[in-house]
Amino acid sequence: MGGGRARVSCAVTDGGWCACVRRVSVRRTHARRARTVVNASSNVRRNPNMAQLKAGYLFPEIARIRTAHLEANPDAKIISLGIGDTTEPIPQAIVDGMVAGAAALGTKAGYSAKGGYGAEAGQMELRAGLAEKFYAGTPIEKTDVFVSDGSKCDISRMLQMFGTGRKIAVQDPSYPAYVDSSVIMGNSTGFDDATKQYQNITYMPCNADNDFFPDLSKAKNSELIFFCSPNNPTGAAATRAQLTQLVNQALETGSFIIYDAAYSAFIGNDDCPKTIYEIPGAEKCCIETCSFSKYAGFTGLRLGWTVFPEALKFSDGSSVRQDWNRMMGTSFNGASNVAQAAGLACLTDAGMKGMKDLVAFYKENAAILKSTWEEMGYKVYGGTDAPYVWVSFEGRDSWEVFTEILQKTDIVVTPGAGFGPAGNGYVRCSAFGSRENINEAARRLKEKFSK
Ligand code: PL4
Repeated sequence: MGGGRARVSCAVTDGGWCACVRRVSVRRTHARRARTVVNASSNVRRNPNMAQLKAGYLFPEIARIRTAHLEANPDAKIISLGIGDTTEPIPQAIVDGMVAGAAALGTKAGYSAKGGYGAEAGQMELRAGLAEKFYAGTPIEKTDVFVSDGSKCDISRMLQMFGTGRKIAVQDPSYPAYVDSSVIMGNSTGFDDATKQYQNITYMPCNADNDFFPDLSKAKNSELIFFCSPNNPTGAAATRAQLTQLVNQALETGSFIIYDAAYSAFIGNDDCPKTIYEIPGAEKCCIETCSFSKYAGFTGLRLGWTVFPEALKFSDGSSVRQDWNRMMGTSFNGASNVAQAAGLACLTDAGMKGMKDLVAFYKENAAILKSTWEEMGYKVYGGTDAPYVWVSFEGRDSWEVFTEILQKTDIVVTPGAGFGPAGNGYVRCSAFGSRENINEAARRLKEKFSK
């Protein structure tokens, strides 16, 4: 692996992605210019917010580097521990429900019941099922749950709803869609090359020193606080006491928390709530987004939901839920009816068991990866209540480590700096993979990276 073969160089540089990313981009830009010489200009001004984005969105860049490595090393048996994408089939009971739902669309009765444009907020049966299965014992009701095509899309639409000029806070590191979508919506005035942070966005560092729970006082003046638990990328799940602190501060300061629970099914620790609405008062200050992507292997099928509690109000007393309803009515045409049939099947007893087994399988993968790195002599975090293992390469640049791992083992990980400046010095390993690939990855890593 690596030695003696063609290499995709990724020497690390300043604020943006690694040099190889930029070299290829420059080549592409030249090619594009050459092709479009006739229409050299238009009257359309570029959105200045788009121009602020420092680099390409992280995950397509990782996918591109993987492809480039394979082109340069055609015999490489690449293993991806990079993008958190599910690999195992959708559980059979869920597939059966989806197939029956699709088949019904081929009948007159089935089509008149669920064909055509559906409700923008989702089928009420599914909204009710989600409220019952995931929010029982909390103040959340079926009309608070809005079904969608996934959390990432809801995050972007949410920022659109809140509008430009918001004070945003994020955990650092965090899922890059929070910051990138905030920048696109005009919530930053530009990138600061010295700090490697977008201006006007508050970064709350989460590292081993604070047990990956941030100093919340940094966000006291923020309007919208993104908080993800279990966290992507660190794998840290927040405890009840920590979430109580988060909610209490938001109630006190009048901020909203956008709580990303995309991985809550991976929580095993009873002291870590699976939904923010277990915390008293959360319904007055929290929006929670969740998804079937990682629970049931729906990353390609696309089905998620976001909760806007009735009690959530803007400073003028108007309803946030009502605005979200308006937003979805305007910008979304409802989740696919086939995906919603699959979602309903997820909520049956057999579907719930299928999801539980699937999550358990990925958690075993995470345990294998975590113990592998530990046995190799590294400090490792996460991986017990989350599908991500966060490996410390203290003092080293994470893009450099990413490149070295790829070149020596043909394994793709994700460089920690891609999730924010506080992620530098770490790499993230995703536990989404076949058992064969995870075991093989463990073998290769041990061979080349043991201390
Ligand atoms: C690559 C904290 C993965 N192209 O599938 P969704 O839209 O319901 O959920 C996306 C999502 C939402 N919230 C968190 C996530 O981590 C994710 C998925 N993140 C990753 O490797 O970090 C997939 C990334 C995908 C993307 O950009 O979302």
